[in-house]
This record gives sequence, structure tokens and C-alpha cells, in this order.
Amino acid sequence: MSKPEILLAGAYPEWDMVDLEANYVVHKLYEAADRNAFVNEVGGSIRAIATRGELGASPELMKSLPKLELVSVYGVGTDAVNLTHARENGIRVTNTPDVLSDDVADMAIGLLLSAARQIPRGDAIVRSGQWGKTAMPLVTRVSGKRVGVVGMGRIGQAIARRAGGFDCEIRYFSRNPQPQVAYRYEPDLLKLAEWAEFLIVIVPGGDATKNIINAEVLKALGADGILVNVSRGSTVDEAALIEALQKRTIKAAGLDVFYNEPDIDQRFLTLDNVVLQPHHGSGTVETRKAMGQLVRDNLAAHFAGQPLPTPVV
Ligand code: 8YV
Repeated sequence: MSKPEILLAGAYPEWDMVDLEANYVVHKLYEAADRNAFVNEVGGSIRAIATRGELGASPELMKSLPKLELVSVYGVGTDAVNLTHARENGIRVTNTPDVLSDDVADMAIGLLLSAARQIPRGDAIVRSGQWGKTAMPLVTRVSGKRVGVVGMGRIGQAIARRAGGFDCEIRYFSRNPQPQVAYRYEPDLLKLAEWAEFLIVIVPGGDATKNIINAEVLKALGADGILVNVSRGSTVDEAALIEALQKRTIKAAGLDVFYNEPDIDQRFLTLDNVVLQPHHGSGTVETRKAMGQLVRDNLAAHFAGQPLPTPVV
């Protein structure tokens, strides 16, 4: 039997490629100099897209693949996949939930600690030989503080558990209260920001959450407040955030995600009160292996006519 043909929207680790290339004819969209020409050439035989959270699959791409049956996302976020188009056209969509929750939560806490304790600044002082010459400023304690978690899904819960380990008080905002968690629900995001000393954002991206962290929310967080974003760049009004950081109307931020990755707003690079990461919340060997396995399991189940392990649509 001939191998099904799949389109790879972005690079996968080598360990996934070995398996993918053994089982499928893999067309690498990200290596094409002219992507439209490439899709015109191979699109007619593509039955699945393997993509990544931040890359997704646009309606234009899906429309140009007449035999498309499945979009398998290497990531939990499906905001970059047009789910309406998928539903209307009988295209299945899968993601990689659960396996990455702990790592993304670890990154959120890491960014909070880095921003509050100014770990990168301390590192720079030691490396540059300035220890003993330049005073390391006194920084902000994390333990025991008030943490507002924006989004109480699986990753939000993992973040809250960790913050609880630092004896922090936790309240959360989300679309609906989550009866399975003991933390206090705050239906008003502005009130949560006013109350919180640290605000950690982990809502899904997409139209419903676009810029929910706006100038007003940042003002409510206040001059001693720290913002951490491990969700999507789209959830934070970046212009408002940069202004708040420049004018120090919030104290600091820790960011793993941005509007325009990887070509982020260059003003971030000039600020000493923000810690930046290259969208690497799930980027551990352990988790990426589990994510790759799930992508491959979903593809294999689909082509074997079996139920999909982690369907979204
Ligand atoms: C990944 C993500 O960094 O899970 C998501 O939605 O964005 C991340 O886990 C990404 O999908 C890997 O490219």
C-alpha cells in the first residue's frame, strides 16, 4: 500500500522525522522557497497536515488541499487552525493536551521568579565582573504573594498548584467558574488585576481573548505588579504593555509569547524590566517527545480508521 502524503508545516525534531518518514511521504512546507508554488505542486495529494501550535493551518492553506482529512497540531493551542473551516469541511483536528501542562506551568513560575528576583540581572552582574562594583538592587519577593491566574484550564491549574507551593494566595478569572478547583473565582478581570500582585495569563488564544490584558488591566495591576504571559501573544495588548513597562506603571513582565513571533517588537529588547523567552514553555526533551508521539499516534489512528486519541474537531 502506498504511504499517505502529509504536509509538514514546521520543523519537527529528528526523532519524529525518522518515524514520520518511515510511514508517510512527507512534504516540508517550511523548506519551500516559494510556498504557494510548492502547495500548487503537491497540494492535490496531501491528506494530512502536521503543524505546530503557533503555526496552525490557515483557511487558505486548508482550501488549497482538496484531499485534506486531518490537521494534527504539535501543541495544545488550536487558535491558529481555522476550526470553523475544518468542521464545515469534515476535516478532523487533533492537538497534544496534558503532556505539556507541567512544563508550561514550570515556565510560568520560572518567568515569575526571573522577573521578580531579577535573576537575569544578577547573572549579568556576575558574568561581567561587576560583582562587588555594581550593587545588585533589592528585588521583589514571590513567596506568599497574591497571584491572579487568567485561565483555569489544565495549565492554569498546574500553575496554581505550583504557586500554592510558594504559599501564594490564588484567585482566578476564566470564562466560567471551574467547580473542581478550590481557588476563588473572580468574574471581573479588572478586579482580579487590582487584587493581584502577580498576574499569570494562560487563556487560549483567538478572537475571544484578543487583548484581554489591555491598558486598563495593566493599570489595575499597578506599579508593583508583575505580568507573566505563557498563553499567546494575542492575549496581551503589546503596545499597552510596552508603554506600561517603559513608564514603570507595572513593575516587570515575563513573556514566553509575542504578537509576531519570532520577529518581536524590538522595543522589548531595550527594557530591563522584562524577561524574554523564545516561546519555549513546552520545550523540554521529555515533553517534546511526548508531543511528537501524540501527533504520530493521531496520524496513525486516523489512517488506520481508529478513533483519534486527542480530537479537537
Ligand atoms: C509549542 C504551543 O511551543 O502548545 C502550544 O499551543 O504553542 C507550544 O506548546 C508549539 O506548538 C511548538 O511549536
